[in-house]
Order: sequence, then structure tokens, then C-alpha cells
Amino acid sequence: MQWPFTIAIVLVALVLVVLKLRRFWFEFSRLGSSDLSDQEASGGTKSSCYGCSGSSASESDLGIRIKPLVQLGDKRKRSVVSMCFLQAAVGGVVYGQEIRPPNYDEAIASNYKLGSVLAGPQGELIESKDQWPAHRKYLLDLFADQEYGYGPQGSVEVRMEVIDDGQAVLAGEVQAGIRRRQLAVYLERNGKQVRIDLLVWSPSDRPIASCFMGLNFRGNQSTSDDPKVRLTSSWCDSRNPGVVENRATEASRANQSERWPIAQILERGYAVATAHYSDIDPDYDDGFENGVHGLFPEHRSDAEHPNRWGSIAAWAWGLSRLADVLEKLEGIDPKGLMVVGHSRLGKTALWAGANDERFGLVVSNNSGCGGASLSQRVYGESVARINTSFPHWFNRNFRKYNDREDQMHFDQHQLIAAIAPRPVYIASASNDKWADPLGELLSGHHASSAYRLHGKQGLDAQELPAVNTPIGDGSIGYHLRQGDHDLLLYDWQQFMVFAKRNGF
Ligand code: GTR
Repeated sequence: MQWPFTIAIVLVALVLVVLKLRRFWFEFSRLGSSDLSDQEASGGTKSSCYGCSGSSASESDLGIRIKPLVQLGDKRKRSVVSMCFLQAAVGGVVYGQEIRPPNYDEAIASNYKLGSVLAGPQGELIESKDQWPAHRKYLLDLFADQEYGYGPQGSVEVRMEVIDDGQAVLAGEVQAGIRRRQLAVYLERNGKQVRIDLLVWSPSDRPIASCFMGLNFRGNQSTSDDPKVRLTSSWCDSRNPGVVENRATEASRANQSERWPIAQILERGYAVATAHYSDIDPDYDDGFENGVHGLFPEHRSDAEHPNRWGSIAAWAWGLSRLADVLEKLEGIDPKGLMVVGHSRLGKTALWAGANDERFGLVVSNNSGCGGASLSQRVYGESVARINTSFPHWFNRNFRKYNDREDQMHFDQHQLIAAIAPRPVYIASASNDKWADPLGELLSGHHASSAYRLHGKQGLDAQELPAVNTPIGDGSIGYHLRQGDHDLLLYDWQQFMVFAKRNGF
């Protein structure tokens, strides 16, 4: 090879490395955020792009959010820097391409073709509900293989210890009607242990209650102002208020209580159970070692395994372990378990609900890409973007569709269908374009034939309803709340109406 040519190649490679490094500088700064939609974490103003908190509108559109590495812990700083170099070198030279900017043009988004949720691997349509169990398994395998990864088959011992059983104290007042229980749930296997703190609120005046269960982003103490709730000891994102060096402090108490309107939910006779998602798997890319991944070191042990379980699969698997406990807990109706989740935890609720039929009703709130919204619309957050910002959420196979959504032979409507015939509620927010509200509604619409197969009613609408106007009288409900990416009392009120109508 001629020298000038070699020098030119080296120069081009260097430029690509530098470009890639810049990209990874901010992509890794987003990595591990326990809720990037939380503008209060950065003290910024709310924007409609929830991948880009605390930024101005133009910054949001670019998806840029710079956070200096100096705010990270030392160990993490070192690994982030070395991963940046490694990935920049490999990524910059091998791929040398940037992710496409987000699309918000409906004319472009509506240019896709979906397969029927009743279609099998060769395109053949199932016709009766007797074929459903096998077909559902096909759908679950499809998502485990192509998107979320397979959870472990091996069993784990689930042990529970009641560490607190008393009356709730909310807004400084003892609530005679609300029982508060805190359970330490231990998952044990081969001498290793993971502890999950499960917080359960139940109505004292009912022998048995249906229960909304869902994971929270910042620890149980963040979900209410009850001073008796234990402070999480698991990893927390230091960008969130009340967190110092990745550990929660007293100052974090109640700082997400608007997402958990305990008194109003309990007033309607429901129980609520929640746990910190970090107890199950801390939300950063550690090569699948910590959290429940560590209990199954032999399970698809190669980090590059194409369908290894990512964090969403781990959180969903953890929800099922909590269901193991809840279905036996006094005062909780084992037939009344409803799984709910917001955003990344909405994706998790859908995957948990699809896999585990003990969840009799499933609620997805603003779950967006990799949740309820259709990937092939490529509206707002794309597959490439989510896989880059959060490399640990999905499996490696899912990366095949980075900026290649047109090659997907499946989509999220099939995930909703895999929940059938159990009721599912999908909630969007009007400013949450990043999550593609219309794509979320359309998943429900296109999943409807799976419900009709069971003699149930799906969702007819193909257009967004007016804000704050819930739709869907059958087994699929939907609303578009006015406002930002969030989980608020309005959302809960609609979940409860839907749950009641569906017999919960
Ligand atoms: C965003 C991500 C979304 C959503 C959200 C969240 O940054 O792009 O897919 O999961 O985080 O969980 O708050």
C-alpha cells in the first residue's frame, strides 16, 4: 500500500473516532438515568422529548444532553471512558455512521405495512381460540428472540420476611383505612442473593383486594411521604434529587409521590404494591452481571449472546417473582393482580404481562419505543436511538433493526396481542411525541383481532381521540392525557375506571 493512501485512511479513521467519541460522550451520559423524563432532575423546563431532559426545545430536537463525566463515580467514570474509546474505535471505523434524526412527519411515519397478529411464522392465519396457546407461545418466542431476550428457565428460591406491618402515615396523618406492609423478598440461588423491598398498601376494611403492582424509578421512599417507608439501599441515579453518590438520602422521600396517588387509589378499594426497579437490576450497562442477572451466571453467559436477557426482561422477570409473593399474601386477591408501569417500566409491564398470565390486567403508561408504540412508524424515538442510549435494555438481535425498521417482520401490536384475552390499557400524553402517541394507539388497534378471536372487543379507533377523552369500551382501553410524559392522578383515575369495568 502506498504511504499517502495509508495516511489518508488513518486520518479518516481518526476523524470518525473523534466523531464517535462525541456521540458516546452524551449517549453514555444518558445511560443509566433512572428517569430521563424527570425535568426536575436537572432543574430544566419540561420538553416534549423525554429522552432529552432539561434541555431547550432545539436541544431536545437534536436529542442532545451533555452531562460531564466528572459527576459519575470513579469506577463508573473509568469504565465509561474506556468503553467510549473502545466503542468509538470499533464503531467509528466499522460503522462510521450517525443515527438518523428523529422523524415527526406523519406522512413518513404512516408508510409501513404490518403483519396480522393472527399470522404464524409462514404467514398462515390462526382461526380459532384453540390455536391460541400455541400461537401465543410463538409470539412470546418472537419477542424473546428478537427484542427483549429470554429470561432464565432455572428456578430460584423466593423467601419473604415481613419487616413492617402498620398503618399508613400520609400527609402527616395516620390513615386508619390503609395498611402498610414492607416485605423483604429474597431471591436465592447457588449461594447468591438479591433482596427486593416490596411495599404493599392495602385497604384495612376489605378482606381481599385487587392490586395494582408496578416498579418505581427512585426507591419506595420516593413514592409517598410516609416517614416509615424504608430508604432504598440500591443504586440510584445521582442526577435525581436527593441522591448522593448513587445512594438515596432522606431528601428523596416523596419526590415521585405524584406518580403514586396512594390515598386516591386505596379510596377506591384497590391495593398498591411497588418495588424499586434497581433492586432487580440497576439501570446501567454493566455487562449483565449485577442484579438478578448475577443469579444466573450460566444463562446465555456470553454478553454478546444474540438473545440474552436485557434489563427490561430482567425487570419483568422480577415482577413475576414479586407476583409469587403477592399471590400468597393475605388480603391480596391472587386473581386481581394488575401490572402497571410508566415509560421504560411501561415497556416492562407489557413484557411482564405478556409472559405471566397471573397479571389479569396490564397497563402501559407512555411506554413508547420498545413498549406500546409501533417501531415501524419510526416516529419519535427510533430503534437505533433507544439501542444506543440504553444498550442494556434489549437483546443484541434487536440492534439488527437499527435504522432498518423496514426489515422488521414483527412489531409491538403483536406484543399487545400476546396479552389477549386479558384486558390491556394504553395511555399516552399529548406532549410526549417522543413516545409516539398515535403509534401507541395503533398497536392496540392492530392487536384487536386477537381479542375478537376470544369473543372480546378490541379498539376500533385508528385516530387519536381528543385529549382527556378515554376510548375503548371493550378489553383494550386508551387515553391521551393532556400534558407531558408522566404518570399522574388523571392516568390512575382512568386505569381504575377501566379495571372496574373489567371486573377488577
Ligand atoms: C427515555 C427513553 C424512553 C423511555 C424513557 C423513560 O429516555 O428514550 O424510551 O423509556 O427514557 O423511561 O423515562
